[in-house]
Amino acid sequence: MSPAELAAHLPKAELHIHIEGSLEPELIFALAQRNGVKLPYHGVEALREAYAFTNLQSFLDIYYAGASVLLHEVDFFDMAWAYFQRAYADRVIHAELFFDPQTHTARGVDIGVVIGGLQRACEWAQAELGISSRLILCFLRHLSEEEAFATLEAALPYRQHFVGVGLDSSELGHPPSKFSRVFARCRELGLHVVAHAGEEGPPAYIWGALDDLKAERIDHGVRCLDDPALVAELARRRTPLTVCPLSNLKLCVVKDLREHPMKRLLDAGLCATVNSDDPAYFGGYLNANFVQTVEALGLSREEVIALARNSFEASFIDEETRQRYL
Ligand code: ES4
Ligand code: ZN
Repeated sequence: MSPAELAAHLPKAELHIHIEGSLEPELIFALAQRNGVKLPYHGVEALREAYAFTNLQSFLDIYYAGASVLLHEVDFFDMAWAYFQRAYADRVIHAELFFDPQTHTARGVDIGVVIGGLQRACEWAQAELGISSRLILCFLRHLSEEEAFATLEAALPYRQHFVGVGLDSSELGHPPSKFSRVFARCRELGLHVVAHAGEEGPPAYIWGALDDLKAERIDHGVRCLDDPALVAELARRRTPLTVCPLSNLKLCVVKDLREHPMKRLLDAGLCATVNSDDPAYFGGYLNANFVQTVEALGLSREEVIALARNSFEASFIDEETRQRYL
């Protein structure tokens, strides 16, 4: 078995998937029709053609437009269930799903509708596919601290349905410190804490995620390599990085997968993991990310096994299951 085949066959955890980023164009148009939502694209082909991104913001504009078709609980269920079926085909046995409540509450959708639909899909995934899953509520960092606090407050009746909080959306100009107080409150509530940092932003934002937010994992984090002291600290703490190679390629963080830093991260002793980020927009689900990265970088069987093992080490799965896959 080649390293790429091994990667596809191994059981894995996926830790960095925005569930709204799993909406395929076909489902976007089906939901638009079902819900009577008008889209500024003529059809599936025209929408796909718009997926020529130059940076993070150029993607986010289209991503938020796509999410506008989600109105009812069943829409959130259908979206997540479609993801779980694809994850199952890729040998994902545990998934931690980011969701962006503010994208929906801003359109008048109740946060209970969002969490209810996603939670029901998580239950089905366990019952029908044997996939365990957790939800992670993300705050949109381009919005204010006050809006993040209001979102946390609205989510508290559903506290038992999510294990942690994250920070996503436009990174540049929105350093982690903007959300220090919200994240402190989340930690008091016993929530796990993760944050996007060092995707487009500088190493200082990764330091901020560690020091100001006490992030347990860094989402992306690839720009840590610009700061050797930071790399040493991430290695010392074994802070996981949830890296998303096809995302980095599509958002022009790297020019070519052959230049992707994944191998350098592993060589530096970091707990790096492979993830799909927004698979409907970036050209592939988890195995596509694994296979293309393994082939572009010539990763070995040992490196593939380390990546799969890291995904469980870095997960918030129950401790007994976590130990079983280490
Ligand atoms: C995202 Cl790739 C990426 N970066 C930051 N925020 C996001 N939300 C959805 N995908
Ligand atoms: Zn992301």
